[in-house]
Amino acid sequence: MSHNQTTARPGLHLAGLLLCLLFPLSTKAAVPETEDPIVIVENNWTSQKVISRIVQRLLNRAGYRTSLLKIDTQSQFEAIGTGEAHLQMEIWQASMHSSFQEQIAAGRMIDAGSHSATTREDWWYPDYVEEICPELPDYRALNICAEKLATAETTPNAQYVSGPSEWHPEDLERIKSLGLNVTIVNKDSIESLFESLKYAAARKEPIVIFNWTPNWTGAIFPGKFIEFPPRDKENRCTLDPAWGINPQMTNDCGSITGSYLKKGLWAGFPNKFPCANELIMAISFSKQMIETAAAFVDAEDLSHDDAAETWLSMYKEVAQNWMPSCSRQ
Ligand code: TMO
Repeated sequence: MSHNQTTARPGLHLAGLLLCLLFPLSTKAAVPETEDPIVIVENNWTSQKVISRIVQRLLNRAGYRTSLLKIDTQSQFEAIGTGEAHLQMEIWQASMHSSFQEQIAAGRMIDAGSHSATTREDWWYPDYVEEICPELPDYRALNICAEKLATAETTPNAQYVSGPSEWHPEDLERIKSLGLNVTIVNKDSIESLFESLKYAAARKEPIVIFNWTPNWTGAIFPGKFIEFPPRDKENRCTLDPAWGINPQMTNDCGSITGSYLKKGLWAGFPNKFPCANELIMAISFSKQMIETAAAFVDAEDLSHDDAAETWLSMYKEVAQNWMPSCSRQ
């Protein structure tokens, strides 16, 4: 008999209370354990927005109140560390590892495990660009083909179209340390970033843009990442100027490959929301599951909320299997 039923029937109240006193460890807290909402951080790219909404619905199903908090990738970890926000579903190793690790080291966040998808975030082009610049995907092709990759705005440099500058601030230093004749054109939204790709691809014009995997392009635009000098496992490329092909500067390498995609929680989460904690720990998105979530919006023009609903009906069983027994009382 559940705790809720006992309190609803005064005749059994005392018996229930007595049981709780006699067997305090065997009593289960009702879900939700608190009426306080679980605050999920919302960033500025599609899969993160859709996955946050999918998980929001699963938490609601389990009985929790939830809200989304829009915040950028650099300040979000401080906010989670202080408990202002509680949950980030997509921690990308290449762009967020060090700010995440700071909070872990301070005991303010916990690592809630990796998704089965591995990731890569770096400079990328659709395959037809190799017809214009056959030296690709080697990064030295950027200088060899600078004129062909230039636009009126960037000439004589090649154009590199990137997203909001908070995503990959080290790109500026990479350009200097590798001596690239490249000018970055930052787009402030994911919509305008991929507008540039769709526009160029429709005209078979050369384009090099920031992209990542898993992403909606995986299914629709065959393309490749530019191969920069590989990054070392210890990340000395970013920490130690002496490392790498430019002995005077850091960031003379590409982004990490085969990198993790993690879930992260406020350190107080397991105590305050124990059943939600079990749910978050159980969740694992595959590459295909993430590409599908992003494609509903970026290729099929659904809203983020509709994409979450559609995804949940498509992956009904997967999602049901994530629900822990504590959520099925
Ligand atoms: C973090 N991001 C997926 C935009 O590269």
